[in-house]
Amino acid sequence: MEAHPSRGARPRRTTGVVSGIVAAVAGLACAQLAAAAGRPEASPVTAVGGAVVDLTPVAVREWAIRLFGTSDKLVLGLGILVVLAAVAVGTGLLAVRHLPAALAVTGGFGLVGALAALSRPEASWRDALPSLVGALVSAGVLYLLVTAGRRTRPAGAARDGTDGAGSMDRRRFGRLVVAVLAASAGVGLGAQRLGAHGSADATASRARFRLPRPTVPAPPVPAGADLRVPGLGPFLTPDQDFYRVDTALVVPRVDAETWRLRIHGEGVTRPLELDLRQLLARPVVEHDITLTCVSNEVGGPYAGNARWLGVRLGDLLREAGVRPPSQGGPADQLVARSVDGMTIGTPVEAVMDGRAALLAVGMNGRPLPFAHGFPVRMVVPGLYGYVSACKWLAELRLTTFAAYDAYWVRRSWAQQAQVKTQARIDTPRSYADLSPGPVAVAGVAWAQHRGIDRVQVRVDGGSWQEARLGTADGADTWRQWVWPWQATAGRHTLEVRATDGTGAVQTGVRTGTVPDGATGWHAVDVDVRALG
Ligand SMILES: Nc1nc2c(c(=O)[nH]1)N[C@H]1C(S)=C(S)[C@@H](COP(=O)(O)O)O[C@H]1N2
Ligand SMILES: [Mo]
Repeated sequence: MEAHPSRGARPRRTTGVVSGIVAAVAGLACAQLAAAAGRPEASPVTAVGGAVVDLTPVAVREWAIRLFGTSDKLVLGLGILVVLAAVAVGTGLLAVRHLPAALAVTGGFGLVGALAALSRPEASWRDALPSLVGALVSAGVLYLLVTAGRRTRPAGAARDGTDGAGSMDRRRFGRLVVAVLAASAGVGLGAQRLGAHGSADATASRARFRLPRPTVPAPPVPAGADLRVPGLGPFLTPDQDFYRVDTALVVPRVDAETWRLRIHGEGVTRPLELDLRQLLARPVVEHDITLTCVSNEVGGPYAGNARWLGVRLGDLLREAGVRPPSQGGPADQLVARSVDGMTIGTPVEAVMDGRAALLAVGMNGRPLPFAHGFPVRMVVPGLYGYVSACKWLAELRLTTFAAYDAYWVRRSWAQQAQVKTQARIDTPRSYADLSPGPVAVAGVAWAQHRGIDRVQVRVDGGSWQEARLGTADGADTWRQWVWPWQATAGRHTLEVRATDGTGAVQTGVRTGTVPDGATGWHAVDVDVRALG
């Protein structure tokens, strides 16, 4: 370091920072265009983001989900942008000191992006191209700008004259920056257009898709299932309010017309390969099922209830010659794989024991939304989503739990996980300010496939009081409950617990979500104060 930085240091640094950022913007725009022309998943940002998601230790992931909820993807995206900006500035600063080193670093980042893209599920060598193209463009722009910027401060140039050679060249540098940014904006816009066009087929196929009429329609939801208590959501969760949990940074948009499902593996005597029409030539049933996520904390939001329409998976497996383990079948695990490479392992026994395990195409009377698995997803009553509810389904393979660990199992979650009995207080909310007098305490309770028989509430650790239950809509959905409370002034803790259809009372022992779902009673603290 120089003891007295030369007066040229500041403009040189500015040149570096500006060149680095502009080069990164240009490179990313071209990479996005190349990705849009091929597979959107191959964009360096998405590929690196996906690799980060896959490599993140479970503890950090669970912390991020707790902290950011379903905005975790947004936060990851912003994090990547911040890192990219820092890298761009660093590379630019390096470039004005040692251009070859900076070009090498740029190439290095291109390689990292390319390797990340190649490591993604379903990747081909072509997926390396967006990152490599981006790095090449970025390096070229960096070279152009830094060599142009160099001439703005020739050693010994006049530092006083505003019309000196330095100032002329500075204008040229400025024009170059503006030109590159404008070109990048154009390229970025083109990438966006092309991307929208690429998914247009999928969007059109969803718009054209007419849901089949159920061979066995579900009876209407019982009138008393919805208690209509203010602060309590509807019994059937509207699609747009349905929680979303998946690893997809870009929601896969699958074209229903080209979609295929392959069923094969151990014990399959008649392998099947079906398109959507062939799949739906089978009897179609309708069934209400509550879906919950293993990552849901006690009292958490990752639960939703929908009316699903689809084909019975057990029948389809039987058609393929599969026998459940209890009838001597060799495979005890059904591994579903999605178009984006997610793998989800479900017990074959559960799928074939007569419950409404579905290959669903409809959700609440409409084709599945893209975010929830269009065109076909699995739903199995009684099992957490990560061991049953594969979205954007592409393949079903029969194997054993001994031979294969699915995606989340490799990340310290249990191979098998039945939904645990849970009850949640939805109103009043934690830290609500209430007035003394009648307060409707209400929420939902679930124990899918066992059903809910009873919900009890207690105040400040007192004796358990019976809540009134909404009418049951079968054993596979949640039940709403309400308990009228005469609130008295002061701070109070409300607690809730449920009893499932087998008579088992929900345990009060608090455990975390890993490895097979949280347990414990949901508690809410409220302040009751007389007004005025
Ligand atoms: N392809 C794919 N399917 C998936 C997942 C995923 O990450 N990718 N996540 C699973 C998990 S953990 C849950 S809880 C449910 C959530 O389904 P939803 O997003 O429709 O609510 O989807 C399951 N299916
Ligand atoms: Mo989940």
